[in-house]
Amino acid sequence: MKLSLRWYGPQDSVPLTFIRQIPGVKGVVGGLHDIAPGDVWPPERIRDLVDQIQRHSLELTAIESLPVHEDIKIGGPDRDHYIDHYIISLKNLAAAGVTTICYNFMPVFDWTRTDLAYKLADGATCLRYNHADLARIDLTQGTRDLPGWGAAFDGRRLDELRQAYAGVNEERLWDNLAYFLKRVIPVAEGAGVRMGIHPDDPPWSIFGLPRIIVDGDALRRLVDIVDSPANGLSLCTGSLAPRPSNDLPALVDEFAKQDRIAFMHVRNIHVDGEKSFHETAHPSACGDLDMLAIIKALHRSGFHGPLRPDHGRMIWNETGKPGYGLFDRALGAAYINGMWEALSSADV
Ligand code: DNO
Repeated sequence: MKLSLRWYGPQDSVPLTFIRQIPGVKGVVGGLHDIAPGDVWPPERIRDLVDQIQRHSLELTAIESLPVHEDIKIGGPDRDHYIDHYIISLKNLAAAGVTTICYNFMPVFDWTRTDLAYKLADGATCLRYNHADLARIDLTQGTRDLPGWGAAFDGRRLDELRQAYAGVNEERLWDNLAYFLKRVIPVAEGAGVRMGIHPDDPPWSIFGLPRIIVDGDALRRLVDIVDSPANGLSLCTGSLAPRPSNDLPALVDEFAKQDRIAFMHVRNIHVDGEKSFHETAHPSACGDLDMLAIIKALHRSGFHGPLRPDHGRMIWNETGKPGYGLFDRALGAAYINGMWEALSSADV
């Protein structure tokens, strides 16, 4: 297991010098966030990212994300052009030694929350999603008020995109995903890269757009589209858990045994109503998930991929990118590291 922390680049409020000081953290999950989805990632920019990270004695363990252009998800006339670009970027990443690439197939909206500073009883703040509050978001303003994603759209572009999805129901979206995977996975396999799809967060349709990577059946369907270890998952516990029927320890066990987990996101949440949840500190006692059972399933399978603590709360007066401060993620890393060490000891 390669314990890693996400890093958004030199602009990140958490510098690499701090990440290096978290015990057990060996790697960084990074990306080139200024490059528009669909544009090619140039070799020299990738090299520069790798070098910056290596200068701090850390390893770039995964790319999160290499974004999929909307035309590919829509199945539009330019999709082959954008898939060609995707493949060039993938090869450029492989040439720089990258072996794990995370992506998602969520139409228009990436991960979505309705409150970025929800107050918990202990005074910490966290991210919350409440489906009833979604209707209050004014989409004519674009995605400006939504959390920091790879792509930002103004109101007009958002409107165009939502119209372009008019004919795309869940089955069409699956077809378009299959089309993409059948072209990309053989290249990834040949280049020694594992692709890991990130589940939809939240795992249900929002703003009238389909979402398909929402439960165990979807993950099974996904890995069957192309039967290759390169066609894997970025299994995010906190993204799947808002559906109480998703049994996370069982899902992690199932896909770890098949060696289909390319990358792990470990995070705890508490479901606080119908289609409503908030994020919590990582330990099992703080939320709904049995984190030890999840880590045990990974450990048992001999999981050797990158794993990162996911969103943290804001504590100790820290300010920064919602979900991506230092303190609570470092506590999450220490907790995960402790469980892993205990499981690795012969006495357990
Ligand atoms: C949120 C992240 C997501 C994730 C993408 C993967 O914090 O987990 O933004 O990076 O959905 O493509």
